[in-house]
Amino acid sequence: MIKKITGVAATAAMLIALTGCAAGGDGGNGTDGGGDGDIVVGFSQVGAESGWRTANTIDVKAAFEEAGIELKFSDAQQKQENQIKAIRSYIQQQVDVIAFSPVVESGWDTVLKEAKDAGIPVVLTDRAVDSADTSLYVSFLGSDFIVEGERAGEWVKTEYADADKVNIVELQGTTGAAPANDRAEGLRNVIGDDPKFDIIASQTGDFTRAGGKQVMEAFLKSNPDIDLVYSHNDDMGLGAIEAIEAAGMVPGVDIKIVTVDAVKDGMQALADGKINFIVECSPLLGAQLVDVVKKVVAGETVEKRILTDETTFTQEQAIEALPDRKY
Ligand code: GYE
Repeated sequence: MIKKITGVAATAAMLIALTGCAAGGDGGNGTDGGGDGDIVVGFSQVGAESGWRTANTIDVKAAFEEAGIELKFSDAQQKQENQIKAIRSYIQQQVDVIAFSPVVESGWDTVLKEAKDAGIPVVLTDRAVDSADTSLYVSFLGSDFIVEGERAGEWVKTEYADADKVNIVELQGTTGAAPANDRAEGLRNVIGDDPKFDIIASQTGDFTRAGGKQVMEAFLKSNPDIDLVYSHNDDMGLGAIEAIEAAGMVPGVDIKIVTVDAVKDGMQALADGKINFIVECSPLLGAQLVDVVKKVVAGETVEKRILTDETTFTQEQAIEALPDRKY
């Protein structure tokens, strides 16, 4: 801690110390106290929109409890304004680190600047922000959603290698969310140039099962000839299954489905043949987040981008993986 200087100079010096730390430099210890027991972290979660999110919340809470670090938790119910309020309240409470999963990519600069000015480092978990000034956060921990979309695209390409025409409908995640933007882009990166693939409809189902069902019902009414559903998560895919069955068709056979996440319910549907392929997106980010928080508080260098390890699942692989699946 910097001593013997006061007022504005002290604040400025502290900021420099923390910014150094934020940029991954040698930083210095930016907080008082030492043991893990003294650390307080404020976490603003997106909501409880999906099985993925529930698993993520459980994992993050458990990891902090195990580490003996106090976690202040708030659920933003998929609303950016709630997240901004939560972050401002964490700044007021002078927590040591703020972690959050930004519901959408844009519009964070002001509040992130407020955190920076208060000398509180911010860690992004799961979803990214599009801020040009990357010094506004110390690290971003989570998946590469473009790669996930590309993995879905590779499966589509192989599955329909011999087809002449493939009509695809897309269930998009929450509008403006990084995983929605990137999973849309990833699929198109792989199949975009091939005219036999036609994305005939694309709409948001907000990452929820109810949303997926409702949008799929509408798709089925206006498109008699759907070959494939590309769903940005399992939950919307599970909603689509209900809509397809209600329309008297067989999901996985009459209309194929590829999704992202690989939560238990999705994996069960894949094992049952109702979903045809799942790209994994791991919600188990708790341990890595604890690690980043400890390092940041200790003034150690942290990687600006920490990627999650992920795979893909076919039906046989889902059957094999299901008994040990934790979420
Ligand atoms: O895929 C979806 C959830 O941000 C990766 O959010 C996460 C996504 C996940 O609602 O199920």
